Amino acid sequence: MTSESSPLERMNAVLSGKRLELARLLTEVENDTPAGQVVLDMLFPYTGKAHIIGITGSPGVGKSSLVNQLVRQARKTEPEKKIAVLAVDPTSPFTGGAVLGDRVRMRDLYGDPGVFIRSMASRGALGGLALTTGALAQIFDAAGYSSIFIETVGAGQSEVEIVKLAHTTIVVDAPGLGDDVQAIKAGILEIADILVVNKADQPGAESVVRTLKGMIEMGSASSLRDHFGHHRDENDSTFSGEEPSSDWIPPVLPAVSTRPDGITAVAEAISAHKNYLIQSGVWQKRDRDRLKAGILQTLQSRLLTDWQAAHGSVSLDDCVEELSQRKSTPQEILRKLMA
Ligand SMILES: Nc1nc2c(ncn2[C@@H]2O[C@H](COP(=O)(O)OP(=O)(O)OP(=O)(O)O)[C@@H](O)[C@H]2O)c(=O)[nH]1
Ligand SMILES: [Mg+2]
Repeated sequence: MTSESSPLERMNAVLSGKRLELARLLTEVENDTPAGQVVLDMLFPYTGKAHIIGITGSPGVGKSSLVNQLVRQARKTEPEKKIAVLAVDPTSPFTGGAVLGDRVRMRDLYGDPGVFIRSMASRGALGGLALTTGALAQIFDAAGYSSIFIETVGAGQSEVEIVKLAHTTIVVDAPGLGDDVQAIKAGILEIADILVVNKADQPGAESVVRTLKGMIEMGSASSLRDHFGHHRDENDSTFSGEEPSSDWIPPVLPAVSTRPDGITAVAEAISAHKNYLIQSGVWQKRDRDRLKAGILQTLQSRLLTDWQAAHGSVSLDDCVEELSQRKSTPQEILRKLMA
């Protein structure tokens, strides 16, 4: 492929698994170039097949090590299936440190033509991080990668947004992070489809497993949640006669990600969850929810950009000043802005 290749030629190159063209498109889409957007849009009809697996947890709990073993195992058992790994790194924007670290942690995977690893820094993608991550996942999906692992650090708002892209969300914890399950905040428990207590070879792992199991049992309401965190009232879903939207109870699984045989239960839980999603119809629901969230997000940012272009002369800061001095009301300002 050269810079003169047509969008159609480029699309076909990606569809037929040309790694160079894939890498080039990923970069273009990450940088939001118009040429990249054209090819991305052409690829859309070929998407919707990949199983997207989100992995999140505090720094250093072993997310990359876990992904490394999971991918190695999957490549052994199903060598015909290609796997992509997307490491989103919101914590170290400029150093590239995490990228180098992942190279070490996932070194077993480099050189395998059936595996594509991509690191993505959050720089420049303020607010649009989830959107960009979703676009990159879409490219892998179209290119025939049947599983896409998305690794993201922490439990902040942007991580939760990224995790919403996933069909299956794995929250990783580990012993020795201080106050028992301090690392797991209530909000992150709710998004977990599978909980992994990694570093089970270290002291304190059983206690973390027990605590997490207790939290899952106590919050059995959260097993009736839908994936996107809209809680149902526990009693409401019990007495309304409605189908609970989810009857998957997140398993809590100890793992040792430094050993190939230390993650087998996690791999099994991932395929069990995928089967559950397909059989229950939740797979389609998540697909629709994701598409809806994507189009809404794009619409919002487009409308704002268009508005700014058309109203270059109106200063938002002046409006805020008028508001703060109580010279205008919000409704008056809105009318002025929309005029
Ligand atoms: N003892 C033990 N060490 C582990 C295990 N899994 C990972 N580690 C070690 O923990 C350290 C961090 O592992 P990573 O896989 O980089 O963790 P991470 O969560 O991806 O880290 P960040 O991406 O920086 O947040 C490395 O030194 C690993 O070798 C485990 O099961 N047992
Ligand atoms: Mg990592």
